[in-house]
Amino acid sequence: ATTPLDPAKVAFIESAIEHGVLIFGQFTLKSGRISPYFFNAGLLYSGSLLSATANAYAKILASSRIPDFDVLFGPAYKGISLAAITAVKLFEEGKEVGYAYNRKEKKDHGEGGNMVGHPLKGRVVIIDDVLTSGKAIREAIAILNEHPEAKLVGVVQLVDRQERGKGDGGKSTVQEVEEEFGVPVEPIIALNDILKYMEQKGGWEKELEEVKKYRAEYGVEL
Ligand code: OMP
Repeated sequence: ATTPLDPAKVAFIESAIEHGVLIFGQFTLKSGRISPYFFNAGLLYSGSLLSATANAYAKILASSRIPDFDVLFGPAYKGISLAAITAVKLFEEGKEVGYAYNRKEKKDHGEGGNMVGHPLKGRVVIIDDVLTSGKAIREAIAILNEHPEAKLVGVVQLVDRQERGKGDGGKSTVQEVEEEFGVPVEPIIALNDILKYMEQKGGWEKELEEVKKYRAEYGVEL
């Protein structure tokens, strides 16, 4: 028997679909893969959606394998606001952490430097939106690694698309990143959750078929 999906995940997926954050169609991804679905965190653009998102990040940070940390790093652009709202939420729950982000553009006047916010030192968790091939998260980790006093202790994502990594060992991107950097990578929702939601809800037969076809090509069986 299939176990029912966690109600919090159902609410998150439902809200994402309702607001066009999770959409179905045909999309070319950064990696060049053509996907029948897309999760656009840029459309989390109202107070209520941001609040729900911050709650979800705070919950995963507290309940998952992510160890204790000092600083949240939100990579530009989308990670910036995601890390900020999460830092606020954590503070409201009694936990004070620093917040930092990078600039994408080089800045040679004013305070200089490409990092803004809390100094990148101590135990750092990266907050990001979507994980596909791992390119974006590897870039973020490379930025972090330019700061010798900073130690990466975990990564949280809104969505793990559960795709194959860059190696030919059949590993998922998450497995590769976890092994390469020795830290846990935790998603709020994964493709499996989205598929489960569609199956349990019904009425998504056509989309389900397309997503499963895509998963057969680029995904991993977990
Ligand atoms: P990778 O760098 O291949 O892991 O792709 C992750 C990035 O792709 C994310 O940071 C997003 O900017 C973008 N993306 C989405 O936002 N939503 C998706 O559903 C898929 C992608 C994507 O292009 O793979």
